[in-house]
Amino acid sequence: MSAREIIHLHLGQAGSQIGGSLWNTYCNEYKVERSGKYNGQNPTNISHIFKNVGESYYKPRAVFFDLDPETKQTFRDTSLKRLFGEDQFITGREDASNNFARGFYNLGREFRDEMIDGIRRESEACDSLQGFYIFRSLGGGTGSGVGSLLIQELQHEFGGKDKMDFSIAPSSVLNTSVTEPYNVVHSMYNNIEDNDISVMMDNKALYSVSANKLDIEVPRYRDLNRLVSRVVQSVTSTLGAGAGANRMTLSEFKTNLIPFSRIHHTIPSYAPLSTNSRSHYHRMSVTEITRSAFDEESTFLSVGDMKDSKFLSSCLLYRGDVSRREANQAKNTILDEYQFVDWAPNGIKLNIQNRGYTKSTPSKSVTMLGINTALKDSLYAMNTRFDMMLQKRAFMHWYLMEGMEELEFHDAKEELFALEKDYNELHNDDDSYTRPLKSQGYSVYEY
Ligand SMILES: Nc1nc2c(ncn2[C@@H]2O[C@H](COP(=O)(O)OP(=O)(O)OP(=O)(O)O)[C@@H](O)[C@H]2O)c(=O)[nH]1
Ligand SMILES: [Mg+2]
Repeated sequence: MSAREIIHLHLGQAGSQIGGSLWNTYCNEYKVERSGKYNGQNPTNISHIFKNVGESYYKPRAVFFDLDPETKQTFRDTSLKRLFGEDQFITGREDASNNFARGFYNLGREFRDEMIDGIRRESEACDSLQGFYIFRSLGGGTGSGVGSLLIQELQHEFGGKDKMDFSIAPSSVLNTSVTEPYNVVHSMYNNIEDNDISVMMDNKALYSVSANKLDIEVPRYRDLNRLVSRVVQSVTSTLGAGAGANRMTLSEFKTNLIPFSRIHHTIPSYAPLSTNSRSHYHRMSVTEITRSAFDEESTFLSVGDMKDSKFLSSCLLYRGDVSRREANQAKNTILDEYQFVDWAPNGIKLNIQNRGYTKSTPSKSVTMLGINTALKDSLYAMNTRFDMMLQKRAFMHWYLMEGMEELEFHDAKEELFALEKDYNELHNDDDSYTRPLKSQGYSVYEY
């Protein structure tokens, strides 16, 4: 059975810290010690994400990139320090100072060959590479700038391999710089053609899930990153040989989720999330946990109540004690309670993995990935913030100094306004969208 490997690319601070959380989660699930020693019975089940480096020792199929040289040090101080090889960290001399242009043009171009060499080394250790995961924030300079450059370069150098981009969009919670509205728009603009599937989250939503559902008083990045890891872990479990007959490919995710290549921004959620005991989870029906996953409070992107908008597509990834009959029942409930576009009225793909859950996870869970027209309001808020800064040309000189041209700001704005229009027209099922003025009831700062 072919391995169909996935190489994980972790960029910038957010991408690297999510990497720390994720590889810890993987080590637990796949029985790999922090030294790299595999304690399981069937190494084919881990070969999609771990590479054998001799006898029963394994290393992650991953590369970390950061312009900031400190990243490597962060890992040296954790329990993961022996899991990765030195050559899996590629770092620069100084960070991108929250500036997309520094990451995309100036420093990023210097970094390009080294990055591609690092990825090539990983790809040579694969038998049948199926694609890449990318992890990053869209607000930081490395995540947005180097990330977008890398996605373009992957398209040139590894064309035909699928890319799934797990990204943290800016929000009003934990934002670290005033330039985030520029960075996210430039980044999305530069990847609109090259990205296959983007899984979008934001810290406001992750924070409120941690605070409200998990009762964490003051959630930290570590808590938010654990939530991100759960979603990634569910997707990964469908891609490995351990998934047996229910094994999926990244291509299948693409086929089931992405109706038009531009409309590739999926909203993730997970259930059950609560501090209740395992026995409580056990009593919850599959329909109950599925309903809970569609709840506003379970989504990892702040989009409001999805009962007010329409789904274009969705994947439900079940793990644990779930039968096909129960999953179908839950699917029918969701089809009844939520709106789907007329031309894809049954747009839910199911996947069930009965194996592989561990003692620390609930006896059954579901991860949802969906394309929903609720994204129109997030795009509106994001575009408005970008436009307000652009009208003043605020902070623009920092970008021009790094090799960007003013015209690119206007091109990016036009393209993202067009994307906002696309989502609105899919929602209204006509082509009559005109942008409302700021005063018409949208809160631009609260997204
Ligand atoms: N969820 C999550 N968000 C993070 C984490 N670290 C930073 N962020 C968010 O990411 C954005 C800042 O981006 P960073 O990832 O720090 O920036 P970077 O990619 O390292 O880019 P530069 O430092 O500018 O070179 C802010 O919105 C932060 O709230 C993390 O570990 N988890
Ligand atoms: Mg940084």
